[in-house]
Amino acid sequence: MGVKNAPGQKYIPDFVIYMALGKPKIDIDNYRLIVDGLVNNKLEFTYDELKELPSIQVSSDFHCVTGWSVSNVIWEGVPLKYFADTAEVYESVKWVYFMSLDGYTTVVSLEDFLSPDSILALKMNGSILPPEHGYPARIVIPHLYGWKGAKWVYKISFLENYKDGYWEALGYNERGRVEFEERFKNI
Ligand SMILES: Nc1nc2c(c(=O)[nH]1)N[C@H]1C(S)=C(S)[C@@H](COP(=O)(O)O)O[C@H]1N2
Ligand SMILES: [Mo]
Repeated sequence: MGVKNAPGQKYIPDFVIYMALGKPKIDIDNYRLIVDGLVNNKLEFTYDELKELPSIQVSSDFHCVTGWSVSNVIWEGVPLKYFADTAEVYESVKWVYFMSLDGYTTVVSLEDFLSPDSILALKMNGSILPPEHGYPARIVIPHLYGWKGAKWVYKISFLENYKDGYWEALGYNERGRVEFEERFKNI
């Protein structure tokens, strides 16, 4: 799943940890994942509730847009389609915007969000997500560059109109698909 031997990427043994805005303090008892925007049902989950939702395992290569990749990472969590289906997104929705506890934001197309291997990951390589990799929950969409995978995510908003996240506002691509090398915006 995801993309093997991605164009313009070099494989390295382990992740480079990125926290553009520092590492947030996590208060797990007060943590909530909120699903809102253009939906019939707004949703809210505690961490314990997230752990009870349907879960799948996805094994995929991880690609950072700066040029490094890590092969065969095993993620486990809730298919993102579950949230779209349960919230009942409006017909008009085209984009999905993520907000994280560190203030980071990013955006993906609804099409990429609904891909069968797009998940809200709660586990990585068989263990609870390590704090630096986004505990309690991070987005994993294997066919997109790593910056689209918000760590420490707390809000998923369904939108009709495109809106820049943190890196997109600095010139990074709206879609971010690895196989098409969608690294930067075409201006
Ligand atoms: N909340 C948050 N999520 C984030 C980032 C960040 O700085 N803050 N960096 C992104 C980038 S650019 C990449 S490549 C991956 C890196 O994942 P890792 O830190 O688990 O290696 O996280 C992404 N998600
Ligand atoms: Mo990245």
